[in-house]
Amino acid sequence: DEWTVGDAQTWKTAIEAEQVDKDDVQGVANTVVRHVTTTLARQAGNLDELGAYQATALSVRDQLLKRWNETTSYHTKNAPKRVYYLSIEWLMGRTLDNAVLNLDMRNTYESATQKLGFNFEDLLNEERDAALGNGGLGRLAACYIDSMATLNLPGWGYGLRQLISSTGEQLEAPDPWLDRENPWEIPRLDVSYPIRFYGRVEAIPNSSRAIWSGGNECLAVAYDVPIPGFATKNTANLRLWAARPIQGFDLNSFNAGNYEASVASSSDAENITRVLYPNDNMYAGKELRLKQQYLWCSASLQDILRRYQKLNLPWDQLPDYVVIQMNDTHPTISIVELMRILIDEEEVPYDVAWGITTKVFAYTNHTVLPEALEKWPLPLFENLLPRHLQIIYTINMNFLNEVAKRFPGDMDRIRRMSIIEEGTPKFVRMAHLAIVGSFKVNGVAALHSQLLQSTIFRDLKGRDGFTNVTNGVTPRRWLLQCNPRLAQLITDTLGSEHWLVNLKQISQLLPMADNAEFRHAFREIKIENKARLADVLHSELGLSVDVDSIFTCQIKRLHEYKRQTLNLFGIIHRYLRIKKATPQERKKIAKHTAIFAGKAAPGYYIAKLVIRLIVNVAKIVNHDPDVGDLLRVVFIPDYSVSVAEVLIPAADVSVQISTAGTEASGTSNMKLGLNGALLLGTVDGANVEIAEDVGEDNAFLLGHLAADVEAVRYSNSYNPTSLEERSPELAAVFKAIEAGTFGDGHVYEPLLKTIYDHDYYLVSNDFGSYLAAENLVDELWADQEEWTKKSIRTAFAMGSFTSDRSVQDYADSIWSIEPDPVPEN
Ligand code: F58
Repeated sequence: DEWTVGDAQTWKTAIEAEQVDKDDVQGVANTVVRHVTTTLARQAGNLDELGAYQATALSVRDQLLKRWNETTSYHTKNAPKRVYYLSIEWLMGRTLDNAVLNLDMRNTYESATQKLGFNFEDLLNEERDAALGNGGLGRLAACYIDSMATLNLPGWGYGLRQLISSTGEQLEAPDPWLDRENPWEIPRLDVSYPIRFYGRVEAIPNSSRAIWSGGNECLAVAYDVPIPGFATKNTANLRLWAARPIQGFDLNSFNAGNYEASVASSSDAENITRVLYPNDNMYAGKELRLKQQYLWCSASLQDILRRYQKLNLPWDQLPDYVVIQMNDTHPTISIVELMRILIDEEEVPYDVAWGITTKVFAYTNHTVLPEALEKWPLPLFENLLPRHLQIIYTINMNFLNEVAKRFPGDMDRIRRMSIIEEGTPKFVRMAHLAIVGSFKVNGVAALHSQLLQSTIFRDLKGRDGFTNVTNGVTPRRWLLQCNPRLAQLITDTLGSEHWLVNLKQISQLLPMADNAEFRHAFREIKIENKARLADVLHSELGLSVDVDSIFTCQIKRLHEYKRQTLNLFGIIHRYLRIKKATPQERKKIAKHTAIFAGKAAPGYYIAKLVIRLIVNVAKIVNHDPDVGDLLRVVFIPDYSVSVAEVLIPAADVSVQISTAGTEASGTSNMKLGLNGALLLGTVDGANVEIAEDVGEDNAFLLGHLAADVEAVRYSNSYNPTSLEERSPELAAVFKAIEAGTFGDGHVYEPLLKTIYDHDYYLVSNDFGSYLAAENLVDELWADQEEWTKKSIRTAFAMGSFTSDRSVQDYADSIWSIEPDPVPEN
């Protein structure tokens, strides 16, 4: 057929010769050794673990690429409707283990590398995390593309190939994850698109068209990352864009002897995609960021439209073949870019172009926090993207005309709804633009989706435009890969592995909570996972922890709304209690190991202070002889997907204590629950649905409800009472901090002041309730059989929180796309 050149049989035989049977240990060893000798140019005698990892990864990559090729050519032939998931962040973590599991070749690779003299686990640890993301939003994209591939949905992801993630570690050292060869990406130097910035616009008389010219141009070059589905041939693609100069360098400057100028434009262009912005739930209005967003969106759209144009269909059928899901507002400019291409380049009339565009895009919101909403200063925007601003003005004018028709004379409403925020300067409100340009808008948990409609976007969309898709996490990485023994227990008890693609099935194991033998097996696994973590803590941080203590885990970005403070102040309260207790009383106190992990944005002063206080409390508490083994505090630096894979299976308690109404969903609550950690949480985000599914008597809920937060907050600010009155326990904790119990008390003043003064996040108002919930935790821990029952009931009630369910929801209710599995030969 048209997809082959030359002699078809020669091609076929050659491709088959590369085939390795999934159980063929020698065959796998052959491919690994071929990469050792030919790709790496090394031999058995000078092969270290890094080299062995690289050769193994390249061998696995060969397997992936075969499937990837089959998937793309099958989909090219079939031309199904496809979804394109646009996310500025992709927090992928490591790939090797996940890939061999999805290929069902883990045992084969383990044996093959063993025979070649290496321990597979050690090779896995040679891999760097691909950390192209900050937190929940970036990791969600990674889970979703895993599910898209597994569900055989025709879909691609599009992102940016950031070279360093300048995430806020204690050291503030940027993480150069690409300083080694990355075997998981394929550079596609032949797939590139021109991208323009700045310049001028010339209207074309008697038309809605214009010519945008001048300014700077660079290229966006594609790097492809194959994403294998689990137990399917389907392999999705994650296409990441890197900026490159149009010409390598300026030969004229070079010949004139100005070497620096000759490479300047080259490094200028490359700088555009160099860094990942390190913020989580905080908008930073930097021009370079808008450049990144435009480069990524324009390149992705040009790529999508080029693929569509090969079908030779009229533009108005585009929505039958293409749906674009926007992961938050960062890709919103792609709405305007599609309009620009259709109008200016393809000469489609404005109204027709708008009709097409608003059937292509859907938007997912991930936050209601006002400081996180993206809005660009109009002058900056106009300078960088002048033609886009004109189109936005037209979109806004048409939109506000409709509003005015529906609500005559309601100027206040028009001002609230406008895409342009009035003031000096004016701003472009990206969320408004995203909503106006999308056919569906969704929040990420039931409560959050409700809040979108009743608060920040109240005016903006009719009821049927809004919907909810509760987040989910992939059970392949977050159970099979990170907790293989629990996965095996589930498979053995159910008698099949099918639960891995149909997580609902684990609910069949709920009655096992009442089976003493099963409880024993389940608890043994938890203890083993805790021991594995304890080993890591000992070797990496020199810290001894007691595996018989309660491991509480709060692992997430540092942010005031997430309230690591509530947890930390609870620890200090516990410490003071231990100090006051008699030796007799101490015997009755439950042993705790409080584990924190997470990064703070480099410029987030209060969040950095919280880390500092955690670390200093740990120094005192962990070495106080009065404490003995009753309390340990651990702050794990450099939190990453790989670190999470060790922490999550070892947790007894999942700490999810954001102020009600602030955490859109949360996803560590799902991962921890799936691994049997009991929920200690506020009635917020997906905690609500989790508590509903596991049953409220299997979880510890606390704190004010979302509906009451505003009134309490108001009263904290306008009818202030003393901290002593709001919470005597917290006042005592603050006194201890101020007295210098954990080093210079002065240092923490700005942090304590946020709570003394307005306490916007209700830390003092929820502290009593938090302590009461912790007491219930301690009581339950004393009865290990009861605890294990609840742990089992938690894990096996998590069947809804798989990203397979989320992605299926998107496919059914938003994307209208169907699975299109590649035939298995
Ligand atoms: C998170 N948002 C939400 N944003 O906070 C969390 O509740 C939710 O579970 C998760 O999304 C997935 O839906 C989040 O992680 C960011 O990190 C943005 C990245 C880009 C800059 C602005 C913050």
